[in-house]
Amino acid sequence: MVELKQSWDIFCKIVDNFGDIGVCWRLAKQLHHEHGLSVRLFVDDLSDATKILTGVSNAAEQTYEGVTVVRWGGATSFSHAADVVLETFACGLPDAYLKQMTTKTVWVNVDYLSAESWVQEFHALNGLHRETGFTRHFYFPGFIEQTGGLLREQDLMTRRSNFQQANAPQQLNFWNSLQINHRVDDLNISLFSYENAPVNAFLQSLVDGDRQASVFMPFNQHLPTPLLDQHDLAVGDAIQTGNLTLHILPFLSQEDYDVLLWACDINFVRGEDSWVRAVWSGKPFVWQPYWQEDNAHLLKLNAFLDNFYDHPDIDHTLTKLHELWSTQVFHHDVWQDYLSKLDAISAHTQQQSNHLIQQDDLVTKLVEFCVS
Ligand code: TRH
Repeated sequence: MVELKQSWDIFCKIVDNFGDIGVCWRLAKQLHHEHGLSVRLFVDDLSDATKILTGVSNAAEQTYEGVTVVRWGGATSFSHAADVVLETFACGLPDAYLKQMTTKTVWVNVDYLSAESWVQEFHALNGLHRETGFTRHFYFPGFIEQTGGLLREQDLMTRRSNFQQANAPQQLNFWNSLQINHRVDDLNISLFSYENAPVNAFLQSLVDGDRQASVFMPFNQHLPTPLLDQHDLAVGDAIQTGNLTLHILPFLSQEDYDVLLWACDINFVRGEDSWVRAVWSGKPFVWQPYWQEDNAHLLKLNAFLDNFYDHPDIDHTLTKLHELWSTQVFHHDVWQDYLSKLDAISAHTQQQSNHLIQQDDLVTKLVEFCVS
């Protein structure tokens, strides 16, 4: 008989940005809400965590949306270890926790997402932890069946389809909630990028473009300054210049950010979690990987492009635009080329997204992995 692992602990170290806590929170929520498991989420920086878990306080322990959120610091004591412990992004487990573990505890490190070919070889391997002798399993998310899959809530696609139906009232409600007079005929673009992306050159290209464009930038710590020659942009500002209207949005909840991706024609995303959400939006997107030494991020980028856009009509265009975006230069003609192929890119992205939906989601796979 298969023994269900009821209690799960997740350890999250926030290195920078929003991705660490963004991914850990999705794991925690799905394990609890969709699989009925009892979940504790240990976070090393609760004030940083509030960017995503907006309602948490700095309390040592609190229940948030059914998950027990625990402040994790040097002095944290652990009364027991869970049936399964997830170490995320190789953040390490505290010694005091390791002391509570037994040989029955399932210890899994959930790693970063990549489309590189080595991922399928390393996924599901394990090794002995030198100090304790416990087995540590390595779990790699990925885009193919032989990997750990992609995070996706069970109702996500239904919610997206409902929203994207022609004239769905949710569309107007969404834009109204942001106090935006949405123009359907504009080229609507969401923009979430790192500070080294050539954002100003891109926006200038839209200012000079032939088509009216609306750009929606959720405010985060990397808002480039100046932006379109403006120094003190704030949430709620809208700048109209040439053929561009730039809207500075508040940093949205994860749920509302999804809706923004569903509502736009093109999404610029980055890192890990917004990248996956862009895939699920089914809309064309441009991904900027998190910068890594020795241009390792460009290898990651090319592996993804080769895998996702293996299509002779569009692969060159997409590679060119992504490479520019990640190497801090921008060429108007490359953008024009991209726009001229937008219908084909759109159809292909939708098809790839639909294909990936056929695979089990990461949390479903992870739960199976831990009971087998
Ligand atoms: O913030 P990021 O750059 O996070 C990165 C990556 O995860 C990277 O791999 C990691 O090494 C580094 O952090 C430390 O990008 P990412 O992964 O897209 O995470 C952003 C999260 O923020 C994601 O959960 C979506 C969410 N988000 C909102 O909730 N509201 C918003 O308005 C926006 C723009 C994002």
